[in-house]
Amino acid sequence: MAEFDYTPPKVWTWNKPSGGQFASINRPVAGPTHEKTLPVGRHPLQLYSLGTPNGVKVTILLEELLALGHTGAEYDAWLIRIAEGDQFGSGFVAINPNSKIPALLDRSGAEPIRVFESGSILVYLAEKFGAFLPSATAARTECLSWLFWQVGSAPYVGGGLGHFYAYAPLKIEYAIDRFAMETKRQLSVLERRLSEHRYIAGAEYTIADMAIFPWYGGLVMGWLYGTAEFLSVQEYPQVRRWAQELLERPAVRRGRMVNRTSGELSSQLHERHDAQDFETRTQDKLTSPR
Ligand SMILES: N[C@@H](CCC(=O)N[C@@H](CS)C(=O)NCC(=O)O)C(=O)O
Repeated sequence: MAEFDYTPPKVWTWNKPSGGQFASINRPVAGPTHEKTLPVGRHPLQLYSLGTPNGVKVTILLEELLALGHTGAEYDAWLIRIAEGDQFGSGFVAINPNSKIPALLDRSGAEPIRVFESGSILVYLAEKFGAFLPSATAARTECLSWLFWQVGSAPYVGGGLGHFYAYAPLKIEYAIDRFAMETKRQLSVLERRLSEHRYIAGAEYTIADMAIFPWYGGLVMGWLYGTAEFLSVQEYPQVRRWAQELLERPAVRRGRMVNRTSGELSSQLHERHDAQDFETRTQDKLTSPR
């Protein structure tokens, strides 16, 4: 038990690697570590991202907007490999000073507009195209409340449960218990909500569903951290019913493929520059990278 006998020093210093899966990218200071210009494609929207749950929220919305006929939502999706430190390149930090995917550059106006934080990107795009965010005050507020709930809650799942259950260099019962309990409580919040409403914000499919699906849909579908059995996800049948319904949407399926670097090769579209890419440029079809 000696490893738990830790007394914090008076002043924390960064004097040893933290260990674990993200040790090579974790650091206590912000800002770029190297000069690197970001690539720019031909579309109005440039997305710099990775197919993690936070990245997928945005690609689902972009694919849904395109499916609705909003051609102004055409986008180039560039891959940011966070395990290799791409988020600390100078070009990326200029778009997101917080060095995390996803980050968006809208080049459709006179001056480019940068947007960072997945929740902010969802609201920006929903407002820009007038879709998936209700306009009536009560419905809009309900949608935004759930969107902010997601952004505030998911770090307990990813940074808490996922980190300590799957990635930390040692299994700490206290930490895993704490975050498993909170994750199950959050799933229970959604279960209660979805037992009364078809979608998260009510009768309408909105950006709240798109934000919540990759995280909590991912948990009940068994996609995240290998925790499905551990969390007894069968206890949340309404969350599963809702996730299944979203998964039947072609735009959701396409959105999940963009910037994805794991799983079946046919499900990985590392970069997306054209609607055709889903048919022709998945990893199983590429002989050489773009
Ligand atoms: N609050 C942010 C969280 C984004 C986030 O945590 N992104 C992760 C990947 S899912 C990341 O870029 N991590 C890289 C790092 O921490 O250096 C959002 O919702 O956009």
